[in-house]
Amino acid sequence: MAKPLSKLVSCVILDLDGTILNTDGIVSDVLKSYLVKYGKQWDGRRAHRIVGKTPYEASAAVVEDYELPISTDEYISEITPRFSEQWCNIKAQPGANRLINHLRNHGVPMALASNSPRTNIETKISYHQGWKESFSLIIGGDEVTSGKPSPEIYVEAAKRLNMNPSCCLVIEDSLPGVTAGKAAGMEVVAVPSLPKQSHLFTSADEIINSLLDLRPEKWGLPAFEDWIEGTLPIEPWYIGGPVIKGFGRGSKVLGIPTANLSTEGYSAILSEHPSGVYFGWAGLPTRGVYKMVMSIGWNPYFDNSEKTIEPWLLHDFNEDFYGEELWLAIVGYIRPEANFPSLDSLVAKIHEDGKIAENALELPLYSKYKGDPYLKISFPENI
Ligand code: ADP
Ligand code: RBF
Ligand code: MG
Repeated sequence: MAKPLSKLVSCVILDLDGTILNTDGIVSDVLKSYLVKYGKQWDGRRAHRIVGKTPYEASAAVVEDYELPISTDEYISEITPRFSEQWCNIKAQPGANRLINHLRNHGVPMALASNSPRTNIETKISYHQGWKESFSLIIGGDEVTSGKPSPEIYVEAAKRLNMNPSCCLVIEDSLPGVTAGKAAGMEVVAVPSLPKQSHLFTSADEIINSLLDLRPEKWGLPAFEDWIEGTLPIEPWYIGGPVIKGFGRGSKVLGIPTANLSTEGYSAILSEHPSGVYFGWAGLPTRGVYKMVMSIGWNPYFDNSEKTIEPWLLHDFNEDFYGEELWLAIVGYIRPEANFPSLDSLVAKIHEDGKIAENALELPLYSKYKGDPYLKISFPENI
C-alpha cells in the first residue's frame, strides 16, 4: 500500500512498545496471571483493546472488558508492580537493533516517543545496550497534555528536534500511534504487532510486516547494506521436535512436501519471530543435515487460524519422516509472508524461495552452521 512517491525525510521517530520492544508477550503473560485472581481468563483476541493506548486508557479498558470489581486506579496500583518486574525480560523486536545501529551509524537523528511515562521508558530501554545514546530525544506520555492518538507528542517531538513535521518518519505498531503521526503531518510506516490487523492501518503511508522489511531508501534515508544474494542474515534461532503426521495441506495441495512441526511449547519463539520465509539447516538425527527453507506464520492463502512452522527440506529429499525428530537452525530471512492471488503463483514463489535458500546456504556466512550441535547429527554428514 505504499504511495507511488514517498516524501523524503531527515529524521525518524520511533514508538517503543510493540515497535522496537516485543512487549505483547509480556503484557499477555502478566494479564493472564493477574486475571486469575479475579476468576477471569485473558483473551488474546481482545489485545487490540489495549495496544497503543495510554496507560490509563488501557487500564480502563481491561477493568471494563473483564468486569473487574475495582476502580481503574486500584487496578493500576495492582498491575504496575507486576509489569515493572517484567521490564528486564522484554526483548527487542527482530530488526530493532539493526535499525537503530544503522540510523545512528549514518547520523540520522532519531527520537523515541511513547505514551509511557518518561521514567518508565528510560528504565525499559536501559536493558538494551546502546539505545539510550542513540536517541537525540526521548519524550513520554507524561510530558504532553494528551497521549496518542492525539498528535501532540509527535508535534512536540518535532519541535524539540527542530524539524518540520513533514521531514519526520514515524514508525508505529498501533492504530492510535499511526493516527497520531498522521495528524501531526508526518510520514508513517506501520508495523502492526498484532496479527491480521493490517486492514485497519489504511491511513499509514506504508504497512510492513516487521522491521526486517523496512527500506529506508524509500524515504530518502541510507539503504541497509546487509542483504546478500536475496537474503538477510539473522541472529540464528533454533527449533525442533517431532514432525506431526498428516497435519496441514502443504504436500497435497502444493505438490511441495512440507513438514509440520508441533507449535506447542514454542509460543515464545513464535511470538518473537515475525511471520515470513526463513531458511537454514535441518537435522534428521538418524539421516543427516539438509538445506531447508520454511514459512512461519498464518499462510494467508489458506487463512490458517494458527501460526505455523512449515519447513521444506531441499535437495529433492522425498522420503517420509512422519513422527521423526526434526531439528532446525534458522540462519537467514528471505521475505515477508504474502497473500497470493492463485495457487500457481504461491507454488512458483515457494520454489523461488527454495532456490534462493539453496544458493545462499553455500556462503560461508551460512554454511558454517551446518555442523551446529543443535542439529543432533551424531555421524558424519551425508551431503
Ligand atoms: P499434507 O501436508 O499434505 O497434509 P503431511 O503434512 O502429512 O501432508 O506431509 C508432510 C510430510 O512430508 C512430513 O511429515 C514429512 O514426513 C514429509 N516430507 C517428505 N519430504 C519432505 C521434505 N523434503 N521436506 C519436508 N517434509 C517432507
Ligand atoms: N503461504 C502463504 O499463504 N503465503 C506465503 O507467502 C507462503 N510462503 C511459503 C514459503 C515457503 C518456503 C513454504 C514452505 C510455504 C509457504 N507458504 C505460504 C505456505 C503454504 O501456503 C503452506 O504450505 C500451506 O499453508 C499449507 O499448510
Ligand atoms: Mg504438510
